This record gives sequence, structure tokens and C-alpha cells, in this order.
Amino acid sequence: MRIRYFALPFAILTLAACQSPAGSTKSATGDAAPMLEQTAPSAGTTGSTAPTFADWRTRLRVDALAAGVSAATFDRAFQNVTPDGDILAKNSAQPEYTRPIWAYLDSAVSQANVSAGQAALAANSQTLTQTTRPYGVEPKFVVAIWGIESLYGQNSGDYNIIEALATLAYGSNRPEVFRQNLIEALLILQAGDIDTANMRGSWAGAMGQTQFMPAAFRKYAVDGDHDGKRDIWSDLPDVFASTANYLASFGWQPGEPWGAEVRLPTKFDWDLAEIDTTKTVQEWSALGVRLVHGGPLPHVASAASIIAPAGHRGPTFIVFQNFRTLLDYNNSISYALAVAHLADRIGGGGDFVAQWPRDEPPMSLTDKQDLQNRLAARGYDPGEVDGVIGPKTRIAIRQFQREIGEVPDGFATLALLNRLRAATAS
Ligand SMILES: [Ca+2]
Repeated sequence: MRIRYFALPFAILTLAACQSPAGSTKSATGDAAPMLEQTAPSAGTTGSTAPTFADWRTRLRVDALAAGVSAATFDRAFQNVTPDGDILAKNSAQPEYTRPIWAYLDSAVSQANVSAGQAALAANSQTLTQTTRPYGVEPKFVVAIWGIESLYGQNSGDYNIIEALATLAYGSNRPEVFRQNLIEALLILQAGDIDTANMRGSWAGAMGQTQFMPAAFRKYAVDGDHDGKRDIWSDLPDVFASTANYLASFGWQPGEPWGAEVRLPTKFDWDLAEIDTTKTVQEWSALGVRLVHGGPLPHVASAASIIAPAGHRGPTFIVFQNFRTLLDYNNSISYALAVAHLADRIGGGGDFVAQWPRDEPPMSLTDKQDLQNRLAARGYDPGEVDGVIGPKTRIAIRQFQREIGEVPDGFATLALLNRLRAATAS
């Protein structure tokens, strides 16, 4: 997928304790917790040709100055900056278990977060209306993103962004994205939007209450209060306008809903339940898709997809362009659904009607890789064996589900893995 330079989910980590939805700064395509890749630090190891941090910084300084950063800005920003081993450890951590979507939603859209969002919406209603109207984005969506990214500004991260990005650009195994963002961060300091001491954010470089990566900041941050600075750390009008501008820039459709919970017909073709498969609302209606309580689908102009994030035993949704725009903020179905649902709940909406399959035992990373290996051994093509259940793996799962006469919803379960183990053992 696309590299989006945005919103490494720091706040999600704090809200959901280790769930790490596919960040748009990342390159994974599955929904399940794509991590930053395994790190093989190129620094700090002995006997390699890796430069020292001082040598690396000298080379970076040449490039930064060529990009327009002054020597004074660079040297001030790099005062006392040293690689942070804790950040490299976080970057290379790949948890064996990630939370299922329902556990993530339980914490991201908890009653406490809904109530706090309603209070935040009421307290800032005039500012929100003024700053989001030019972009055609309803305030409740901006508030929901604000809540999930930084707990309504309470938790934006306290890492020195220059040090965090320098650490990852120097020592991670994916230096280029971080190096580019580091130069962008230096250009933000150069422009005077913020000073080094106050340029704070997540360990992965996402900044301020909107958790913008520096490259996203340079493109999409907005000076909402017209004080001459784009300050997403402490100016709420800037926080709201920047978020709305980002959404508008990625195709937000004013007045359209994000989607709705639906009921699928008994003989539904499960191959169609993929975010990248789009039809018109009329076409989905003709196939028998209805709102969850049985009513007709809403009249929405944009292309629509059906998603079943936890398979046929969980809630299913029709989603429109605005849901896809939320995926541009952070490419994870869990994330986009959390923002959408939190916005609805803040606006007074209720919970989903269908229950999540909470009795499904969790699958470990090893289980998921085993599933992929066994699908491949069975003659199906699950794509790369990476423990991420992406589109290719779901196709392979559906093929095996059809082979054994189960509902081909493409949802990975331990029971399915056990069927596959039995099948491949014989
Ligand atoms: Ca401002």
C-alpha cells in the first residue's frame, strides 16, 4: 500500500495497550497489527561498516542544509541528541499476540472515551464549527480522531521528535522514511512553527494532538487561529483545522455517512466482502444487502464496500468514501471503524447490533504463520508468510473454507487452523 507519513498510533498504543493497527506510515496491507518491521540495528553493532552516530549526523547535516535548514537550526536541534535504545527496542518489538478488533474497539470506544468526547465537543463547539466548516467535515469526526490520537490532547507523547527520528533514521532497519521525516521536522523548526523543546510526540515521530508525522505536517497542517504558527501541540483551532484539512485532502465527502451496519442475505458471495471491492448502493441493494434492522440502504453517491472484520459471526458493514478517507489517516480497518463508531457514539448513536465473536480464542503470530504455511502446503497462495492476514491470505482461507464446506468469510480462526492441521497431517 501507500506510504502515508502519518499517525503512528501512539495514542492507540496507550488506549488499547499493544494493539497496533496498520499505520499509514507503514507498508503493510493486512488489518492485523502490522508492526514496524523487525529491526536489525545497523548501529551499535561491532565489526560492521555502520557509521558512528557523529559521522552519520555529519552527513545528515550536509543534506539538511542543502534542503534549506540553516546551520544554526540544525545545531540547536541536535544539541544533546543521542540515539535512544528504548526507542529501537520498541521499534523492533513484535508481540506474539495482538488484540482482536472487538478488544481494540472496547478500549478505543469505551464509555469513558465517549463521554469525554461529548464533553470535548460541547466545550469546543464554536471553535470546532468555525475551523471544520471550510472543509465540510462534521465536528464529531474531528473530535473522534482527536480522541483516538491523543485522548483529546491529554496524551500526545513526550518524546523529543528530533531525537526519536534521529534514533530511527540512524539505527532502525527502515531508515529512509524516518530520515526524510527528520529533515521535514528540521524544516518545521526552520519555519518557526514550533521550537525544539516543544516539538514533542510519540517515540515513532508522530507529533502533537493530531499525531502528524513531520511530512504530513508540512503538507496538511493549518494555522486555524491565524497567529502565524501551525501549532498542533497547543492551539486547538490548529489541531481541528489540520485534522479536517487532512480529511478533505483525502477525499472526504461532506454530508455523507461513513457507513452503516448491515444484514447480508443468506446466499451472499463472501468474496465480495473486501474493502477494495466496490459497488453502488443500488447494486448492493439488488444483491439483498439491507440495514441491520432490515431497512433499505441509505442513498449515498460514493462507491460502497462490504466489510466483515470478524467474519460471518461478527457485525458486517457497508462503508463509503469517508470510511476510505479514515483509512488514509491510518490504514487499519480497526482504526477506521473505531473513529467512525466513536464519532457516532459521541453524536448519540448506539452500539452495534450484532455481537462480536468474543469466544474466538486468540491466534498468536506463530499460529497465523502456521496457517499461512499450511495453506501454501495445501496448494493455496496466502502470499508472504508474515503472520499478517491480508487480502491474499483471506483468498486462500476462503478457498480452504469452501473445500471443507464452511462459510467462506476469509476470517482466520484457531478452529480453521486445526482443520488445516488435520488435513495437512493426513
Ligand atoms: Ca496557530
